[in-house]
Amino acid sequence: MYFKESQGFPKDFLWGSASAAYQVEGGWNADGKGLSNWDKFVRIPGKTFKATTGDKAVDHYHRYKEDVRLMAEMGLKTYRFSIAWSRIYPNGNGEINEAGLKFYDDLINELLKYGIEPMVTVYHWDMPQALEDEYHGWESRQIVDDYVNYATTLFKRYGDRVKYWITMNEQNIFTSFGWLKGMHPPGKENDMKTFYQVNHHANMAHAGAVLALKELYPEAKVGASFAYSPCYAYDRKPENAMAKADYDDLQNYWWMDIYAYGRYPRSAWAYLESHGVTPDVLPGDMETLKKAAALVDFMGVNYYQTCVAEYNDINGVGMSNTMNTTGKKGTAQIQGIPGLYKNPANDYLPTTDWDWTIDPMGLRMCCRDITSRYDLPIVISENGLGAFDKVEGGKIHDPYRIAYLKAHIEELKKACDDGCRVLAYCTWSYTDLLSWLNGYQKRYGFVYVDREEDENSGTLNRIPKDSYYWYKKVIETNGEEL
Ligand code: BGP
Repeated sequence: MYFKESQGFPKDFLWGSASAAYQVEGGWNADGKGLSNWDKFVRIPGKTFKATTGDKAVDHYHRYKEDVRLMAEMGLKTYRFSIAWSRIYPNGNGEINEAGLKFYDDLINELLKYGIEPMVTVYHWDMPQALEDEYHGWESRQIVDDYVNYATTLFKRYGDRVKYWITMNEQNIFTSFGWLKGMHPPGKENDMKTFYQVNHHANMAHAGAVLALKELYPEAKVGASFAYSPCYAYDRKPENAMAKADYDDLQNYWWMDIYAYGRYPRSAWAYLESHGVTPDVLPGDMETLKKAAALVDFMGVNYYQTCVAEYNDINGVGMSNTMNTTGKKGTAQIQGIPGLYKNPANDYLPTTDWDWTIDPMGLRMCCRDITSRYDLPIVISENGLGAFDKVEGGKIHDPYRIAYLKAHIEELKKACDDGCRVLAYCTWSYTDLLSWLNGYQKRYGFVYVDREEDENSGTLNRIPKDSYYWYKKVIETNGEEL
């Protein structure tokens, strides 16, 4: 749509930035914390870039006050962070660790002291290893109760101060990388049946948490964060348009329809049935999912890139378990589902050094699609550029990051003009942090952290980058000065 004059961002728009516990905290065994699946996984040779771990990460666990002070100086309105389940319940269930609860109390209070709205992710991929050992984590229905119990502990402890809650981060990514590609814990490959079962358990866990929260705090705002990659048909050939429809049903609506409607898309379900991979659904599950969906307040969107769908012959490419984790451009591979679609490169779009497409308009399309299909408010819970940064004379000049964010915010503004109800925009990330599979050299932050791959490198000192000062202006002018 075309508007003569932009209405701009809403007055109370939440300009934010994000992180996740495992990627920033460090303190991997501090103050009674239990072992998480990631603490274990990163120790398997060959799993992460140069064997990097989050043992120390960027030491946010000990430096959170300095980090929050920098946020306050920037004028940040909201900070999205996740809670490490294994700090709260070192064994996943049972005994509670007061020191862990206290750490997040302190962090939340520190944020509120400066008027920064905490936005809490309950689960950002680090599950207590004890649950993996006890019953294979997400593969067992038992996790639903343990997750809801953990989430409820958080709601009870922090619900008086935390208004925005995100139940799950990128369920589509942690399950596909964990059970189809073998690149996240538990490192399984091509296990379609378990993949869908695990997802059903995660859906039930999400739903249970939504219901528990609304029971305790009806005014709270809750949703899940979905990694949404909108998709273009390769060209006007009908079979490529069908490939896009298949991609959307299996890769996007499969999750978003659950969060928003509490149902699985019919055509995706039919495909699963014909392949014998439908999950076991217990009596009452679909009713619970529907009840929770009716209470969800927003769709959380992590937006990085778009993709292309082209028809994929039955003998065509499958899932790949290699990706560009080195930052050497051009090393990513085409993947797909034989008989349905494959995802070739889009030569209309530039890419990052890690071969992710850069497509600001895709962000506006995400918002439009969610608005048309679900009519829900939207929280952009992640968006950002992973890049190599250089320190020059004590400063970090990152015009490429500013250009990336500026272009995306411009498109987001258009989405608001289009009528989409966007509540928040969180960049990924606030400080530099550990990129799960790509080490510390793939930097996303407004605040540079002096460390490299080697655990003993660097002072961990913080230096605001040029983008930090730029975003400060964006916030001050509510997105008018970009
Ligand atoms: C999302 C995750 C984040 C973050 C980001 C960047 O998928 O929610 O935790 O890591 O992507 O990805 P990467 O670190 O792989 O570059």
